[in-house]
Amino acid sequence: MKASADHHVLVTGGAGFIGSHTVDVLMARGCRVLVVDDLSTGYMANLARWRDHPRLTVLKADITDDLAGHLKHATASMGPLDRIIHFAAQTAVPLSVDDPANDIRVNLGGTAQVLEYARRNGIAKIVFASSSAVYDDDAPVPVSEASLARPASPYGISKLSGEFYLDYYSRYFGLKFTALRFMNVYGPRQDPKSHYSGVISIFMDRAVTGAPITIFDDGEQTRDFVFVTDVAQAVVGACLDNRGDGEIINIGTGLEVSVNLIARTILELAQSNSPITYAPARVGDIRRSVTTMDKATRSLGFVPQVKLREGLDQTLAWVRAEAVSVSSSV
Ligand code: UD2
Repeated sequence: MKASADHHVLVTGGAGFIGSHTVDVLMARGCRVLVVDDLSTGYMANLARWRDHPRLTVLKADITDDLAGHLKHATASMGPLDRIIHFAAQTAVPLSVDDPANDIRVNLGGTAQVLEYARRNGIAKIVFASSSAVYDDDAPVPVSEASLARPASPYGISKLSGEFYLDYYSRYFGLKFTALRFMNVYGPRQDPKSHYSGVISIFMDRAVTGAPITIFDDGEQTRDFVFVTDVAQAVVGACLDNRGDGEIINIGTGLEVSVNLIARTILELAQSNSPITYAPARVGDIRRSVTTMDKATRSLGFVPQVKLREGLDQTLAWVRAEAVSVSSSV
């Protein structure tokens, strides 16, 4: 087996929220890393700690637009790639509902380009960022990988289709893969200003600024919140350590937490007086979501390290620092 330092890993979407934390782990393990990101929702600031590092190359490019051409150029100087982690995607479920064709173009079209590149260039393994959006509200709770995948959104359909493509490339061309279905990932670098951001980032932004927090529905709906650095470890384990080959695995914590509890805890940690208001349920929102952990534990040796309170503390510290840096730059 190669040492980590011998690997050259392509991370599509590597300037994004989960992508940039994954780059942190790969760099810490001594890999050479090539990031391809169109910076539509990612930020160069997410990779600032590696600026000018000789093992990191960042290419601003759209994966749906001649990916092979862009990579040919980059690998001519940096050497061939041997692994791929594929995050680049249109990540907002509501946008996929408004414009399914664009979701197909970016998420499925982009995945097709990445897989063709992998096949033609002898890539040893690809890790695909899938989503718990492949399950709908009828799935049993807790949801396991054996539960019926029947997406309730175009986003879920394109992620599930990506998994089928991986299976096809694996069976017919021998490409090794792992698909990870993320539950609700949270942590530093999740854009707090975006409408499409995760509930934790949105609530923290409001708590810090004193703005009202809106809870949709009665707030007793639940999610499985997993901290981003734990997710990055799972991704890199699958990529470099040959874990979970040929498998589709849910990545969460196995703990079911209500939105009301999240709101209360954030207000307490931030010592905030933001008022809470309730609004009608969002269309398409699922009521309960939490995963079983058996497969992630067995196949990846995955044990989440960051407890919810600790993760919320770290996220809050980041949201506060961002608020300061934004206000001092205007
Ligand atoms: C998450 C992912 C999505 C997909 C899905 C899989 C994010 C941002 N989205 O969607 O990509 O993988 O899981 O099922 O991670 N809420 C409020 N107030 C707010 C915002 C949200 O009450 O201001 C509620 C919302 O109604 C929902 C819960 O918080 O019940 C979580 O919402 P979310 O947008 O963070 O994530 P989710 O589960 O819809």
